[in-house]
Amino acid sequence: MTFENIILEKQDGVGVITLHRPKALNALCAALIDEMGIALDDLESDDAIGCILVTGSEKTFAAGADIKEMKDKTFQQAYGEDFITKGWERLSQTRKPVIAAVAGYALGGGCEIAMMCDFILAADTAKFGQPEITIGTIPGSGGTQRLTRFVGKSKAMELCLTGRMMDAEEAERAGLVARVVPAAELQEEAMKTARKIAGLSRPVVLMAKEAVNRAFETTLAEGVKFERRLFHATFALEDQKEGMAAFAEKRAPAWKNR
Ligand code: CO8
Repeated sequence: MTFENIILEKQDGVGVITLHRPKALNALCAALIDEMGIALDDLESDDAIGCILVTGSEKTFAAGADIKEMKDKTFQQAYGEDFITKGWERLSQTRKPVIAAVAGYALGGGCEIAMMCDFILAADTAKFGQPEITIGTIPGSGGTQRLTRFVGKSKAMELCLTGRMMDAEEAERAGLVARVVPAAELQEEAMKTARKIAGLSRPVVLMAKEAVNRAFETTLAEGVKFERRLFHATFALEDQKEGMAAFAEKRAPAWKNR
């Protein structure tokens, strides 16, 4: 299938989705979100893929929802079609790990898309923000909730109330991004990280992702119990036997349960 707003590539067990609307700074129109959903379904069902990378261009990850497309919507339309929620949440429901590689602007819906990924690798040129307040609305795809969980109330409140952008260094300090790398190295570093994950035991990777995500949905006691059940479950896998045997025998593991 050919896409008009994204590019889908597969390489070394990694599925790469590149947001590609250069004339509109990758503004997230409905067609782009639909295409991203189709690409994610494809990558999720492809046994050769072990990790997904979402990225943009050197200048922009995404400058938010498409303002021109949504500006004339009425309340009835927005509410009636469940505008934003429908389709957008697909990314956060992905079972395989998803890395966001962000250079340039990640604003509004762009920042929200990055936060729906499992972690963010940022170029030193990255700029994050929720500027919706400056155009008469508020974040609509989890920005007020996820940003607050990442950076805490005070900074999330300041960013959402003023629309101020934060640079990559501040975003790393605040806990929004996992790591900052020089812009020229972002794609290579992101691919290296994605390849590393894709090369590990598939079921164990899914369990690790599920366990970390549970921390955002439940109490500490319940989360720890959930983690322990999954930890025990790994002992039913050939890959756990192989991984530990390989360590003891000083050799590289050959994963079986892919
Ligand atoms: N929507 C539509 N078009 C856009 C958007 C956008 N979000 N951002 C940029 N563009 C277009 C511009 O209109 C311009 O098009 P044209 O050449 O036809 O005039 C082109 O991209 C280049 O943009 P600029 O000339 O403005 O480029 P600059 O380098 O001068 O500025 C900025 C870059 C600072 C990023 C600036 O473009 C900007 O402020 N953009 C809007 C940022 C913003 O407000 N984003 C939030 C949007 S609202 C939102 O995301 C709500 C989320 C709701 C839930 C999520 C679901 C989507």
